[in-house]
Amino acid sequence: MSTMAGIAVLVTAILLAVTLCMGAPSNPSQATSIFKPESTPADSIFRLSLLVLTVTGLIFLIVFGLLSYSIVKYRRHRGDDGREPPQVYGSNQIELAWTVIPVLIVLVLVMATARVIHAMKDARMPNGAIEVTAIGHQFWWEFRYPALGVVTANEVHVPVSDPAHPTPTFLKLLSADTDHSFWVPRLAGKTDLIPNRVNKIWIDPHEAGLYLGQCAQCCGMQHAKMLLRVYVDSPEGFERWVQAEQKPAQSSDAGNEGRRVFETTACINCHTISGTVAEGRFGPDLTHLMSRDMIASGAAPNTPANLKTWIQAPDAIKPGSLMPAMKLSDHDLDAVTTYLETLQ
Ligand code: HEC
Ligand SMILES: [Cu+2]
Repeated sequence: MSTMAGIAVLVTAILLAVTLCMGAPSNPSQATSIFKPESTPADSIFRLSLLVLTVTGLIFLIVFGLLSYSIVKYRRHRGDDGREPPQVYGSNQIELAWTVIPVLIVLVLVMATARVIHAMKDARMPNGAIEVTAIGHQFWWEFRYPALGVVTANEVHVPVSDPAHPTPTFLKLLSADTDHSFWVPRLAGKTDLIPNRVNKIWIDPHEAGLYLGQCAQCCGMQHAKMLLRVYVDSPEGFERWVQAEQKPAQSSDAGNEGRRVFETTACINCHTISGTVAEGRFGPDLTHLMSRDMIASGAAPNTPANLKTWIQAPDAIKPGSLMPAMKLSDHDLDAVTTYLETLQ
């Protein structure tokens, strides 16, 4: 009977795991669930997973059913005389069946998978598509919109895509250092960013909102804090965002003191602020820093206090980050933070 108990525990565990994965729709962890696709590539992957899960689940049930049945039915009975029952050797029909059926099942799975891969890899880019180049860095994301003249970091904006007039976003994935991986589960499959290689994906989000993701390839110390935020805007909202991002930095007088500090320290070797002498590309573009909700690739909310902590000691927020602790005087630190606060 302990075998039966074992099987019962196993089945319960599997059912529980599946239920937890599906989750209630209101569960916030759904933000990264593959079970709530909102874009064609993610949807095709979701449907394919359901097919594979159904087929393999059925196989599991049949095999385990037969196994349990045999174990129970042919267990040792009281009064058995201990001799083996008559043995039967070989059966062409059975051998044929357990070769042909699995081959057919594998064939169906291969063809269904190939169809989904083809539809994702070979999709033609329609007119009106947005083109974005995403560059993975240790441990942040650079986003460039070559046709629109926009450069930003960590938080990528794309328009919602109405199936009647699709405006998908096509992303070119590059890496500045080591392997990274772009994964926003509700929008598309996980795709790696590999040095000296161009990978491509596309997304056509059907609903506006914020979609979360994560670098999904261990890329070093702060891989876990290399988060991704995709803001899907209404067409007008996207247009407004692009226009704001295209402008050079709009600093005010309040920022003058801090701007002087910024432009006379190493900040400018690593950061760009368009319209100023700062043209570094080792770190994120700061031109419109205040348009972002988070700093350091989702590591902390974008507040004056967090900015100060970050500039003085990035390790306090993200140990192992590649920005050095700038160790400014209190006065300079306040001034630089005030300056960054003007970068709307
Ligand atoms: C050696 C290069 C380097 C220098 C010098 C440097 N930074 Fe950075 N900075 C980085 C890198 C790399 C990141 C991204 C770190 C991460 O997210 O892992 C970063 C991130 C930031 C961020 C967060 C940006 C965002 O989009 O979230 C701010 C703000 C910032 N730096 C300000 C400054 C200021 C101000 C100075 C000068 C006082 C400075 N940095 C000097 C490399 C540098
Ligand atoms: Cu990474």
